[in-house]
Amino acid sequence: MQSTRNQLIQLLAKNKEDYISGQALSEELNISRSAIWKHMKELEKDGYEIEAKSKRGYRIVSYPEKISENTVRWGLETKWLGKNVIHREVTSSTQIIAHNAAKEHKGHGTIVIADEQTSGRGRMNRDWHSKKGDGMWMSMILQPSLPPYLAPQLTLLTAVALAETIEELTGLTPSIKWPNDILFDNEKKCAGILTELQAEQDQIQYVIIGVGLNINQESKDWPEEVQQRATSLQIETGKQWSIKQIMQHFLKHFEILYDTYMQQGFLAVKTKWEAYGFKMGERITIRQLDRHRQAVFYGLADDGALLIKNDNGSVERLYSGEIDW
Ligand code: BT5
Repeated sequence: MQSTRNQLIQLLAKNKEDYISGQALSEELNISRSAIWKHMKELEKDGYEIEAKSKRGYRIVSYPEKISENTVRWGLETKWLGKNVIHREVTSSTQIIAHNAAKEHKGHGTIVIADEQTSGRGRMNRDWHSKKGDGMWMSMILQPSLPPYLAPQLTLLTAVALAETIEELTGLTPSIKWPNDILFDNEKKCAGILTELQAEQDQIQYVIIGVGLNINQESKDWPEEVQQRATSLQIETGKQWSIKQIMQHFLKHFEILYDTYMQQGFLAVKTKWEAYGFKMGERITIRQLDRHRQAVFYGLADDGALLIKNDNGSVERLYSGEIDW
């Protein structure tokens, strides 16, 4: 059941430029006109700008930039992703909220977003800096009918959706560093992906894909060791961005790509990924546990593994490890 407020926003949204009368709203929502008026005041407190004209009714003039369940859903052009939004102003990690939500059967396409994470996490329990209002901190709950061994393909798919979003909005083309980093030309990282899985032997129960995208940070916002390696959309473009707008674009790109992937398989993702691939065709250093090796980065295998060509000419598939800068 949708809350009255959400229904009210949707009715106003549907009418876009037109006014909708208090009478029509009260009939549609089955509440009194004074209750409608109270809801409007609440919306204004949330940052919606609402115009009320006697004899004509109400219309929304502008929407708040801050993220919330309502503002993210308003104007979101997806079919199934992000229709259920869990928003926290502050949380330890959206991954934790998402895992709990998935256990409580919050289904496929639910997203968890936060303004701030106090213990944002990267892979292998590394920290992810996620201060208030500075970036997109989001976890998506998905229930693909896939065997667990294919889950890493979802990380690659997410990276493509992020790269496409950044390119569409900023006009800058980022690179994807295998498997999960989004970099700019200066080789600094502006986004990372954390894919966590709950699975039985041959079937994924659910997967939580965590996405962290730096948006409005300045370099001084990070500790020194992160400053060396991190960047944000603001640093790269010289302007502030709407986190809400970026979330909505990302969700749309992700949904389109995910649906294509589920229908057509990994090939569509692979081709796009390779167009953004960092150091494709170049010599790279790969770190696996404490072993470093050099080889030429050849591309992705049909299953998403990293294809490298060793100095002796042999081609090898790697499923884990990291490319050094
Ligand atoms: C990642 O890990 O890149 C995955 C990051 C996923 C973050 C999202 S935010 C929403 C969701 N909720 C969570 O708690 N997590 C997910 P990894 O490849 O391990 O990179 C981590 C490393 O990146 C750290 O060790 C730092 O060196 C560096 N780092 C930390 N914060 C950063 C930031 N904001 N920007 C760029 N680099 C950062």
